[in-house]
Amino acid sequence: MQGKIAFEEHMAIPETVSETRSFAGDSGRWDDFTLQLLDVGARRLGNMDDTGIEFALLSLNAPGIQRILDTDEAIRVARKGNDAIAEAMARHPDRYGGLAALPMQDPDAASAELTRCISELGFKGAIVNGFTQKDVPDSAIYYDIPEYRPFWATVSELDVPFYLHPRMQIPSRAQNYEGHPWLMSAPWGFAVETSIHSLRLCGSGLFDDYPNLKIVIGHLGEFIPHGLWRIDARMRFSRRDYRGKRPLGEYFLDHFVVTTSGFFNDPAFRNTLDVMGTDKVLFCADYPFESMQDAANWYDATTEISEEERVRIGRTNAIELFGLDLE
Ligand code: GRE
Ligand code: ZN
Repeated sequence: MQGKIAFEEHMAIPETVSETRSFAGDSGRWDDFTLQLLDVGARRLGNMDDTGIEFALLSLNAPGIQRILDTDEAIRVARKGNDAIAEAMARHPDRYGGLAALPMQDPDAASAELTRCISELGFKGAIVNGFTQKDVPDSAIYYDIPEYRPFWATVSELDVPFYLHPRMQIPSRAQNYEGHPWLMSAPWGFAVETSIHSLRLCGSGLFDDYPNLKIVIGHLGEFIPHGLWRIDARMRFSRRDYRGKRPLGEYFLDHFVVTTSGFFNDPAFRNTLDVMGTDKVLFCADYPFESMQDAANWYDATTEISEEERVRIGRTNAIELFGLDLE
């Protein structure tokens, strides 16, 4: 399919590029990942041409800003990363848009940077790599806590999607992975981290306070769509400190959309479509950690969807979600 739009597509600046190394695998691919992350020119655009991806919203690599302990440094690097994305957009306005990296260490600074990116740089939303560390390595701040309500007020006011991207649990909090480091990152731990964070947002009353918030999660919903019925079913018996006014499943279906990033498999796709519906599933690749070829070869050929749905999930849903100036 020509004209696809993708938006979990990572790039890096020198300050952030090596961060991803610890969880990008040890398959000997790292040197090439580095080159791919730093390139927003011919190689990336050539890949997009070859795979029918017309437009990509670029974002900084994970864990990116969320790993930086010093708040001033986080603010500085986020600005620098976003300026680099803006530069790529200026060079190729018909191929690239941007999702903002945010210094979540300081909710007010995150609000200010998001506002700058949306109103001055023309970005279409934010991408944040899970919980943020702050001041000390053994720290993990999740955004359902009250301190982040003013930040969410800004997201709500700007009315832009917020992509919650995975990161790996930090070693001091990862006792349950002991002896199994392979389990901590993309094979399983990414989804555990991101799904818990997403469910925390649902259970915190956030969506009662800001009914227009739109959260995006990748990897076909980080296992939540498959588990959604059971969550609500069991919460009939256990709702201690659940602060939502409505059943959790309603928040998830009303406020979340999911992408195909890094998950190119028919049975899982079929289940996700059954639970979410074709309006809430969107094509993404997850470059460079997945190849655009693998993403597109699967997506263009899957018989789980009609040709009309292929255009919707591959393109139209993204135009509507982000308000893109494309037809
Ligand atoms: C991702 O961005 O989703 C990702 C990485 C590193 C390895 C695998 C992966 O950043 O899916
Ligand atoms: Zn990703």
